[in-house]
Amino acid sequence: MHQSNIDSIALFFLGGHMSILRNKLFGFLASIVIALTCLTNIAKADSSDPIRIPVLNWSSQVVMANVLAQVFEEQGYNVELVPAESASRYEAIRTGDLHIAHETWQSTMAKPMYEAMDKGGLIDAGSHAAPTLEDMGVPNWVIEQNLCPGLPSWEALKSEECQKNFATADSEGKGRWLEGPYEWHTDVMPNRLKGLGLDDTWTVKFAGSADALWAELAAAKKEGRGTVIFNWTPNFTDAEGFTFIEFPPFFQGCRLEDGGSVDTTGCGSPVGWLKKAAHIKLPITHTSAYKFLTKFEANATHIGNMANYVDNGGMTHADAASQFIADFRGDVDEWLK
Ligand code: TMO
Repeated sequence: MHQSNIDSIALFFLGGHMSILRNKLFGFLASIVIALTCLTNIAKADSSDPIRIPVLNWSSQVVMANVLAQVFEEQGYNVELVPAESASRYEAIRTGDLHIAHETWQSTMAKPMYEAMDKGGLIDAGSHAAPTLEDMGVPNWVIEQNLCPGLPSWEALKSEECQKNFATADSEGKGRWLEGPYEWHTDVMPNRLKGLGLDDTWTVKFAGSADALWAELAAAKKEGRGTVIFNWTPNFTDAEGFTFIEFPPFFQGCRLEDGGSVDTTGCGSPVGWLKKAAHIKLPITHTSAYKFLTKFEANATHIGNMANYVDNGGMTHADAASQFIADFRGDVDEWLK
């Protein structure tokens, strides 16, 4: 009994000694594993789940989606470009089906963004540097040729001479506004005409695509006829010269969907912000990508170029994105810091 007790004590001490050695070995191996994990984390991103970026139907948005995709891939992330629709993408971001809305234009998208934010799950990831405007307007040569005396004031649209110069085969003798695709901001422009008391003499047609707007600009120029189209700035059209019509000033609540009435829906669009929004978990799941998104502050030159590579240069969106990153590498590196 006595002897076996001594043996147990000896074994106990020996065992203790061995377990200290074992712990040291495990500790050493563990620190190697931790060091390696840290090293790879610098290059490789936190989650390997793809970042889902919506792709819409105007050039700068699609090019910017590709710019983000290429930068996120540089950071080590997986990315999916997902065809989406402008207003409904905010609900998809809120629920995490999509992750970012990198071009949120105040005039057309503030409402669906704030509604998603209110329900929870979508966060504001800051503003781009460029101020924006989305409104009806004319190419500068329409003003130079005096096709609607008094432009850019909206009151010029009251004259019969002007209406006649902007009539088209499908406008039943009325002047025609060519709006963008209906999904961009639905009935804002028809309500604008009503609010201005111009709905008897002007009519709104919706273009099927952004390309149809540019085709209309080219055709009207060739035919030397007046044209009023929906357009926005920054855009590639800034370079050639485009003038937005000056409407009664925007104020919060003037539009029908914001509680306005026919007395106020004549209001113009706001000179607004261009925001970025993200799914609420993105800063946790894809930290470096989220950080880049917040620091990415595109100015008018950046956005004008993104559109121009495609709409004037005929590049694919992916090539345009690579070109953008090459042309503005210094800025991209700043946003990556
Ligand atoms: C949403 N857009 C910039 C085309 O007006």
